[in-house]
Amino acid sequence: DPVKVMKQEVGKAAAQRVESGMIVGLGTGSTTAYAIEFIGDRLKKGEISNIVGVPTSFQAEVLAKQYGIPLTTLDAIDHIDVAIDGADEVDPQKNLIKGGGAAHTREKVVDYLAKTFIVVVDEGKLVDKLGSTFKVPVEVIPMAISPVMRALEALGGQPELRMGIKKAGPVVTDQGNLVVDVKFNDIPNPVELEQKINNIPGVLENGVFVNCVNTVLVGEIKDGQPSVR
Ligand code: DER
Repeated sequence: DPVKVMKQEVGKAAAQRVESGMIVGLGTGSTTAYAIEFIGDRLKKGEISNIVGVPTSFQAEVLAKQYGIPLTTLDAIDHIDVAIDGADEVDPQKNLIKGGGAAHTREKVVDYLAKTFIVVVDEGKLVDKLGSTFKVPVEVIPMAISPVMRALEALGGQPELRMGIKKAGPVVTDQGNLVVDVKFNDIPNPVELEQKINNIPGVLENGVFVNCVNTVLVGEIKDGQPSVR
């Protein structure tokens, strides 16, 4: 599966950038999962040591434990050296849409805190304009879901409640909230949209990430061979 190979390669490339003694933000999603695996490998081989991870979801926590990465919390540290995380869309200005895994609230805390934020994607995530392939995820407290959806429509969005796949009813986040996915036909100003959405009473966080990415590692298949740029 070429997409799996691209994700593995870019996860490995990100893991190579972790140095001994670092505090590492551990992102969420299937691409970052490979980075977490390969960080664990490097620890086991003794290539790096003295690493602690800050998970962005229960998924990241489970994977870190599985691959032997010690974990810490934001109460126990005063900085994050590098965060590695995936994305659903990356535009030419390195703005992102995240939240495909409904983890964008804790991801944004960790990713924005990190001195260096590395995004790991396969080439299918690159877009010319944000919103062209993915809806904007918005975490909403359950009691406010109806007025928030009306406010999102007033912003020009088409909101829909995210339903579970292996869970009956709506998806529930790690914070116990609901997720609304919002289609925007055009996002001329991502900075403004992020602020407007988060200013709606009842919204906890949205998946527009701006002015925070240092490096985008892109996994691709060139001449039949996986490569990372
Ligand atoms: O939920 C998230 O923000 C994830 O990082 C997601 O956007 C990317 O997940 P993927 O690597 O499985 O596509």
